[in-house]
Amino acid sequence: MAKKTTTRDATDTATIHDVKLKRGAGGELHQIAEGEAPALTTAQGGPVADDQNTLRVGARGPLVVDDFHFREKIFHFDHERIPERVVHARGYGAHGYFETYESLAAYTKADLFQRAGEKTPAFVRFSTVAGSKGSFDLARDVRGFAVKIYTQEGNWDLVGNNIPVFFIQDAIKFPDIIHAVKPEPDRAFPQAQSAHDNFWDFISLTPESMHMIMWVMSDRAIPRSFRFMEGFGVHTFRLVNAKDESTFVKFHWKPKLGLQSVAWNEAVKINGADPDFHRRDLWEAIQSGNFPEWELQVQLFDQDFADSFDFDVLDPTKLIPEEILKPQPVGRLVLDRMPDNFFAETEQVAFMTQNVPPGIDFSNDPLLQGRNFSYLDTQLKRLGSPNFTHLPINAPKCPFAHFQQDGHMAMRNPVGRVNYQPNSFDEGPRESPMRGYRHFPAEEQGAKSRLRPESFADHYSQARQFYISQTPPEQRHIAAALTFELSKVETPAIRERMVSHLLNIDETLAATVAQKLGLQSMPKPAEAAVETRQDLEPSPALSIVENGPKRFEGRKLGILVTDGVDAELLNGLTAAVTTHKAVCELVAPKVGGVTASDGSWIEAHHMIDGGPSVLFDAVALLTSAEGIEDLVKEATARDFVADAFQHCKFIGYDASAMPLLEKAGIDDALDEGVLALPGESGLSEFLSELGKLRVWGREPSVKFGKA
Ligand code: HDD
Repeated sequence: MAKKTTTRDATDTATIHDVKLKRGAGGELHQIAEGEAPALTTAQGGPVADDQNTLRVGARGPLVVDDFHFREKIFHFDHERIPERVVHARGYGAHGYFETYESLAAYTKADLFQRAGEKTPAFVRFSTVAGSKGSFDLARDVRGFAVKIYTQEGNWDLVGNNIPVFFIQDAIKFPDIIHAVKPEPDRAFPQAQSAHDNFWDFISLTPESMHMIMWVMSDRAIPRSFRFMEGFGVHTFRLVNAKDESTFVKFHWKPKLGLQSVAWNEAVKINGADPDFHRRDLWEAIQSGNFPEWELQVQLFDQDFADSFDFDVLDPTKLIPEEILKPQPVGRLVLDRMPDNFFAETEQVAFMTQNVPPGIDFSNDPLLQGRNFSYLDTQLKRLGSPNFTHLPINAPKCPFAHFQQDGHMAMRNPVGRVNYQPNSFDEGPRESPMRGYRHFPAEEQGAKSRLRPESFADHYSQARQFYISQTPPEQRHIAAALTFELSKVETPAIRERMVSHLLNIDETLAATVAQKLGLQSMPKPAEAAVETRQDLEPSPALSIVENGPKRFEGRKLGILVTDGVDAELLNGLTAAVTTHKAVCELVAPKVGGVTASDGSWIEAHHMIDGGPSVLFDAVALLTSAEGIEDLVKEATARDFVADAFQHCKFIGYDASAMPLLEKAGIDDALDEGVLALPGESGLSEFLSELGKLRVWGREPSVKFGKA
């Protein structure tokens, strides 16, 4: 008998025969030495002799229906796809754990929050909303931030986004907003874009979306990496303690490495250069042991706070500014393992907002309640069976027992005679009145009707607050994004209607956009349900630039090298990058690498055509007198430098690279972000400058032609 093999799939134990074969270069079959490879089998475990040719009559004759191996293989293949998620189809996940800092027993009886230092396994899936599974990572879009924590009292799914508010206030509008943003139904484009008539038509007719629109037009919607973005539970939830006392809570995930986004022009180019930019980033970080981390912070408040707050805490288009209610850190989430198989885990993971353990409960936010209704249905459709909880990625990791049975692909059925409750055979699981989930007994009353509360009616105050909380470059990006998006809208009335809303948010913003759109005259401000917009204080927590990392840790330096590169300088720079817990990748004119000044061979990660500067957070040009001559002839080398400059990146260069700066047309525009290397104070000075990430002061001259 053959030995049992060590591979993981179902063919593991199917090596039941002695002879193993493999095909040689000429197509002939050889016996595989014992232990060399497992035997290929059918899904039924039968050994396969020939997996290269179908069964046929004669060498050139018809195929025969006896070919059970072919039929099984092709039929299985035909069924490989499951419906993609109706939203958030493109996503990428990773495993990790949640660690509780201190006991939160005063607020919640949720088991995972009881003991300081306790680690609970978790799985996170990040996603874009509008694009299909095969779309590109850097679409301007909201990012999903869905966290499943496998607690000892059942799975807790916090299905959030990287933006703390939402487009709509009532779940009944969800199909409309999603239909509007997805490709238009007659032409099936544009893919993964909100820049089209249907989206802006719906938005301009839906004033409650204005706050969210400010966020989506900001750089929040083009994050540099999943690792550098925040996550938000969005809604107000409840924490409930052992005494059945409830505290309202909003959940926030804060990235340890700070916030960072890319520039729009960069996003467009990244999508071409590396459509998997965000996936690759997460994969590389985790595979290299640089585990991404977020802190869970909570805004806790009671009914008195809710009553005194300017807005309704049940309105998902509003946030509570951090300056008014400081979020408190309660734990951290670390992602430290990629799935073994994308389909089995990331594709089949099923998040549901209604998955909450005892101690976490809902508020009456109508969007949240509508979501609680929707998510189970979508998993039934998508995964095809109520037994999707049998999949390892969805199964609880705590003991569980119930009488649900049968159905497609049931892998677990009740054992024994009894499959009902109550029973007098003393068999099977029983309810736990004390430990089991009890809904918070909130008292409710009112007439049954379809209405929106008046307390949800102010749609512009927080939209303005977001806008005025941004730094000047961030405000410019919002104006540019609105202009770009609306420039793709064919219907002039929609463009005008949007400007009429912008007038209620900020007149200068409206004027900038109107001017770029070529509006002949300014429309009237949109009629607002609430007459007076509140003048709220700016909230610095809303700016990305204000909350950047101030260090280069976790970022990537791209070093363009040529033959003859100064070996000492290059080694010094790569060492300095490592010291700063960042990474660098080398880009060379040819595939393979370059020969350095000391004759050593230096491996490069990219050939220049495949390694444009948009893939890096900053760049360095380390060349040589001989190498630069050929390099300046490469259009891609020129773009490498010109793009880095226009995207306001730091550029380090050694003296030999000056001709390339000239070729890129920036030699007379060198500013504090273009630094000669090694520099007077050495390379660590360059590295600490990189911590600023961008030279935003450069932007008006490169992008807007201002001196
Ligand atoms: Fe949703 C998926 C986040 C409103 C209905 N949603 C989905 C995912 C995220 C969110 C991150 C992807 C989960 C994954 O990775 O598998 N959704 C949100 C947030 C919302 C929101 C933060 C507002 C605050 N969603 C929302 C509403 C509805 C839905 C109002 C319907 C009433 N969402 C769904 C869904 C999806 C989904 C159709 C599609 C795939 C899935 O559930 O698993 O049920």
